[in-house]
Amino acid sequence: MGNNRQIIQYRRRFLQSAGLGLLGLAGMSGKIRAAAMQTLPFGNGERELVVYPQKRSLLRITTRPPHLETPFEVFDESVLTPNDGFFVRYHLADLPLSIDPDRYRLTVSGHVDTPLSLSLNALKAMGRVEMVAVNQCAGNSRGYSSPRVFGAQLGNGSMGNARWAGIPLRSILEKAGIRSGARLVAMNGLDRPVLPVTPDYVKTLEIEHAMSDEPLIAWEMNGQEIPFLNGYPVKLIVPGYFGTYWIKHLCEIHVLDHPLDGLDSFAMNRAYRVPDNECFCVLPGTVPDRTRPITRFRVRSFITSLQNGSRLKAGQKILLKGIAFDGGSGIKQVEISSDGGRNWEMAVLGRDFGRFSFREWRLDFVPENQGEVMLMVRATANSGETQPMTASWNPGGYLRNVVESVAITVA
Ligand SMILES: Nc1nc2c(c(=O)[nH]1)N[C@H]1C(S)=C(S)[C@@H](COP(=O)(O)O)O[C@H]1N2
Ligand SMILES: [Mo]
Repeated sequence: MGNNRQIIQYRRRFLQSAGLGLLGLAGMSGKIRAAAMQTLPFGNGERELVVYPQKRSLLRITTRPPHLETPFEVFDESVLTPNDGFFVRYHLADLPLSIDPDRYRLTVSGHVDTPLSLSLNALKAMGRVEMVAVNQCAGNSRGYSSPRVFGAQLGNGSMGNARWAGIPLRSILEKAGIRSGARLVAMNGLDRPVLPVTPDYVKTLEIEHAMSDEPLIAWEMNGQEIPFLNGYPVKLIVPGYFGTYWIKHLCEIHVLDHPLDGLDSFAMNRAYRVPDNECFCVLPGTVPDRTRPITRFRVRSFITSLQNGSRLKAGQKILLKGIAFDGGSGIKQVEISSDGGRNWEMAVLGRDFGRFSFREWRLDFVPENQGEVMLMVRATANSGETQPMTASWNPGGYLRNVVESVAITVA
């Protein structure tokens, strides 16, 4: 895939840009001019707000490679997460800083009849479908694992919901012609391994999944081109599946008749694995005997209109708001409890943007008794899946979906 990449040395550019603030970020298309590092204090000081091209202030998790979380208030703004507020996650420090849309090619190779090399215009000429879908990092909420686990200590902001436009992955695979015996479809992006320390980032989908209606090759996010850091010019959307599969700067699709092996298999065979049992969990602190790749989201819900420490007046009605989502059956109901889970009140669901989207919910709520109150939110999906009252544990800190609570004070 060497010829369709235009990389400017990251380190030099990055150092040069330090101190430039936001200068030169306007009018950017397909280009990172500067990774501006305007830092601001945040909360208890453990996380800083940083500004990157095309992004509002986001929470810095790591700088090389960039890993930025969405401040949770953003989810209260709208059911579609604004592009400039959408989280960013990279594994490889050698990421492209500039991509020429005229030179970009998406190649399809391997176990196919006709290998392809498609320009951006050729892709766009193949059609256009839209889908609203949540992207959630597998490590979202990992920081709440107890006992603590290795890896980035993420809060709840490594997720976002957007309207994606592009073509089904299937259309491209059909165009190339899948040969019989094909088992997996491997996806790679323009970012490169930093060898020998960091292997390339390659993910595979089972052929049946790749040929289903679900995965999309998208070039548009909320009606605009995809922000550079979210995968410009083309990103793989895998609705209901964790972000680890949503390859950014997608440039290579390789059809395999055998499992992925060697160094390239790191992100499938070594990382992003969960215990291979029904709860995807083990006793805290222990190691699973067998693991398998993480796949779909579990059902989750959040209160977005209040934070820990919010103060309310007893007897005064407020509108409680939040979001819920699952791995693709859609949300059936959302309930709220203010008495530790003994009684639950049914929230009203908002507009339905499709079964892979955040579903808004609201509830008129009157706090009655003064003091500290725990508000809990619990969603149930159309599949019947609901959220447990106690968290299970796995060594990756993946798949958190316990009932979340917000501690408020009623005065
Ligand atoms: N090319 C490329 N694609 C990638 C990754 C990466 O490191 N490189 N990280 C994945 C992971 S783990 C996540 S959570 C999502 C994050 O998508 P976003 O940065 O657009 O929010 O991108 C995925 N796609
Ligand atoms: Mo991720």
